[in-house]
Amino acid sequence: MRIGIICHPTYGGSGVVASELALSLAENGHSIHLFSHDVPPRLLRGSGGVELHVAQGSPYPLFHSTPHDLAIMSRVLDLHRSEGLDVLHAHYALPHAISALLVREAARSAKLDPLKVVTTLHGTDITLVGNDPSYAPLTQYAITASDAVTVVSEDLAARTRVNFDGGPSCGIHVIPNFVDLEEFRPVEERSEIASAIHISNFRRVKRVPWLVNAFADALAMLRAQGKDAELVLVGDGPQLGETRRVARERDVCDRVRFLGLRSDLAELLAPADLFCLASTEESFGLSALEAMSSGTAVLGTRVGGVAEVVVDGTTGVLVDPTDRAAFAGEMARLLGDRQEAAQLGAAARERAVARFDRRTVVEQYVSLYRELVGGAGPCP
Ligand code: GMT
Repeated sequence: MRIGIICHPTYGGSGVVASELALSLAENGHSIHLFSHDVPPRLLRGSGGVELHVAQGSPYPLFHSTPHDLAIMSRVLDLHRSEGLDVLHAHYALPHAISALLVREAARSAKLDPLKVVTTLHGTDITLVGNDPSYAPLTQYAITASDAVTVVSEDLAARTRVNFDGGPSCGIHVIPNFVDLEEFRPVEERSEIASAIHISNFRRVKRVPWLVNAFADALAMLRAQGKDAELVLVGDGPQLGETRRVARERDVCDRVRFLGLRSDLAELLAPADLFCLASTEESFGLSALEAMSSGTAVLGTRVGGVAEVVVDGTTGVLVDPTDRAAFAGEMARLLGDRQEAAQLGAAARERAVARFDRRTVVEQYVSLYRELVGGAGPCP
């Protein structure tokens, strides 16, 4: 099949899923075009068989900012005219689903071959951003006009129905996120001292300062038992400064390592004892899955779709997001008992293999594309 994929070129999960999907589909022999306004981080090391189209548009004095989404739409339309696409897959409702629908409409009016639009919702696109009154009507349109809508968890499907009038009349396809089990795999050697790791874009929803506070509490408990631990923070974003401030205030700078943006995530995740996720909402938690695949146990908050990924008590521990004392207590317990953390990590790897293997999940997208292209698609 000839498939176009549009995504944000960010370190956030939607760009990662779109890039990994594109790489897998290309590897399986499909013709894949990925459109974005910059090179997505997961394609920086090579784009395999994926044809990458970076469209940034041109600045013009009338524009407040350069409308790269218009440039992307023009590029997709141009490619559809010259080579033809069967499916256009938008990751994140805004603006990509709207862009894809406009391209479908433009193709119709130019009497080009029809192309089907698949929209994958990732979370904040229907909760924080898409649900904002300034965008909600257009998000509603993106959801109802797409030929198919997929979401990354059952929880997100339910939220989509609640926030957007029951969701698309033709239903929502739940296709979970996936992981490359070869790339993210366990290693024999753990880090020298007990180690917790967190990876994110340091947006407010991730609560990294809260996590550092919990770690400081946990470290005090561990030190009282003559033990030691470190917290490794990977990524960058709006709350990095605030996170550093909390580390200074709590006097744990010598035990919190800030690594910034990194591409060697697999190498960082596998030696850690614990992956920590302190989010206030999370539709799935892709980084937690990558940790699980690496054989690292997860300590997370019980929000959104996280419980569909992490099995509480078996592959990690989930606590109430308002209970920092419980989070710190579990952190101290698991970093203090590395054997227990390793057992949870082994079960986590088993779950990643059984439920979230890249090859199996990518096949679910391929089946959906085939249904739509074959005319048996449910929408609209
Ligand atoms: O929260 C992020 O890191 C970014 C955001 C995105 O859309 O790029 O992530 C969302 O999509 C990921 C991939 O499907 C999910 O794993 C994340 O749980 C989800 N984030 C939230 O719901 C807050």
